[in-house]
Amino acid sequence: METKFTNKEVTTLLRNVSAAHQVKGANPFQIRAYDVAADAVEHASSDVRALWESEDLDKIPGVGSHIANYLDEYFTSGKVKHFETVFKNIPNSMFEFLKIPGVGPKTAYKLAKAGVKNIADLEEKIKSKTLLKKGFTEKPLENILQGIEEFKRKSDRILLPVAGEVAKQVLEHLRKHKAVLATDPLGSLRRRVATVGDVDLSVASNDPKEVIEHFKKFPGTERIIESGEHTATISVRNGIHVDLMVQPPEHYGSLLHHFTGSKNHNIHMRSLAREKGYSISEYGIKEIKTDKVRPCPKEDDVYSLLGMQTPPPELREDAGEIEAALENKLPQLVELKDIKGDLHTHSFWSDGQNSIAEMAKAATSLGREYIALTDHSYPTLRFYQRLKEIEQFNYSQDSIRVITGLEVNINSDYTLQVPDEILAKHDIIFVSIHTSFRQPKEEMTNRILKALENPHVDVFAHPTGRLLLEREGIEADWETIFKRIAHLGKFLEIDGYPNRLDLPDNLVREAKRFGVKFTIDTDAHQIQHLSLMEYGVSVARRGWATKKDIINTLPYRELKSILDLKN
Ligand code: DGT
Ligand code: CA
Ligand code: CA
Ligand code: ZN
Repeated sequence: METKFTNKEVTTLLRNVSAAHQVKGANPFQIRAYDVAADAVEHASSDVRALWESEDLDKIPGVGSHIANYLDEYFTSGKVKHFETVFKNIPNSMFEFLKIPGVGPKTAYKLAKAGVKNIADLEEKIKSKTLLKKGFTEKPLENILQGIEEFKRKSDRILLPVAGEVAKQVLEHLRKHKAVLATDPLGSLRRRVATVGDVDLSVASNDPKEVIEHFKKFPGTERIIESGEHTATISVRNGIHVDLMVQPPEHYGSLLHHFTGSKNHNIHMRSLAREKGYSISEYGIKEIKTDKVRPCPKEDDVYSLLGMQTPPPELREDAGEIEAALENKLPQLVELKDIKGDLHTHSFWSDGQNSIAEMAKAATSLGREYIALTDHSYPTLRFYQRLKEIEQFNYSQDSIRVITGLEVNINSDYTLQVPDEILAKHDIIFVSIHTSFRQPKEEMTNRILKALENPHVDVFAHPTGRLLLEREGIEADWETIFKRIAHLGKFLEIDGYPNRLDLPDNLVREAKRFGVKFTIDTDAHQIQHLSLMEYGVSVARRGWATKKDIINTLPYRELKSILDLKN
């Protein structure tokens, strides 16, 4: 198969090299270098091949010069001699098994060596109990079967920032044409859904034909899928589809409304309009009695004609926003500019890539008033030395306050990763599930409740533990957990890292109903990640959260009293 050098392909290649090294027992640093590079490429918002073309591969933090050289060889010739040696004597099917969530290199290798040919064959051999006779045991095989189900469900949706980057490039191209009067991102991208199916864009113009022709000439176009008088669809790198809709300025508001969606919001709006004697479409609002069309140049015109407020795009899911808008009762949603600090970040004391001082300074430049460093509480962490470093940093400057924190695993036996006397020395403790994601629902719920009871614990982080497009979340009794968090006056995390967003928007809304308060944070592992806050804010907004629901909108002195910080 011809390779297109997509980020996804490069990621898979690097992960395969890591896996091959693992089964061959290479040194852990070498393995880690490939894992870090794979993560970096996977989460890069730019196209890696384009970066290589402009000799900017070193702009991806995490890709060392060694691996950059191999990638250079890969982009130049389509293969890497060194990798071929690494892959030698490893059956190809092993790499296919790695695509199954929960299956690591060792298991994949064992399956391949047992003569399993591919995923379909694997499914058959588990179900027919053939593998049981070959030294595999029941429970792990059951988990693999679940993993296969997950694998089959996986879609080809893309993460919001990836869609945003494509949109940005196409919009820049569109704006170069003089017939383009206004442009906007629409659809799920405008509603800020965590994953996006295709990218929808709009243009206001008196010359749609010209604009469509110009759109098709976007330099990243790989294929023109459809082209009409007012609309066109192209496919760009990685097979991402971009839909363009063009209308004259007098109908632009109707266009915005129609293609922002969601579909359910539009259906409800149309029936509401009919009750009021109107018919709405992307061309305007028609009074049914008189057949008179009222053009809507602005989106607000559509809503105000029907006697309602304009719901923010994030709310347009027909989940009560239309009723609220009719009663003039839409919530004032939290905004990025309300955020005063970041409470979940990592430094190279654990698995981050920058020092505490570097993280703090970068946060200052984003206008943050405080930052909590919540490194993973690896038992080998030199806790006291780290605390001292934070103390000294706080003493050395007064532009930002560094809060001492830890992110602590909740072990599968309900205990915490580190003893209470260590927790007590820190100002803020996040607890999260990082192992045994598939405990039965009741056990999982009790595991979380037990951790919340610990008086040192402040925040339940990574609530569902999902990884978007990769791993489903845990199963737990959310209502019970939310009630307990509210009762204990503790907090729930909205993690803004774009492939996590592991408190889904619907759970934000549910937790809010029980009076739960939240932190929105970035889980930054390097200074560049500190600007990912906007994705967490989007989740909060889609969950109907207002400023007062979010504790890190508070200035430091108020945060200090609700978290009972030492100084
Ligand atoms: P996606 O692309 O799967 O992430 O989700 P959307 O919401 O962006 O869906 P998409 O791209 O199919 O259409 C964009 C919006 O346009 C959608 O939210 C509502 C509107 N729309 C498009 N086609 C139809 C249609 O046939 N019926 C209705 N009711 N609305 C439509
Ligand atoms: Ca779409
Ligand atoms: Ca579309
Ligand atoms: Zn973290």
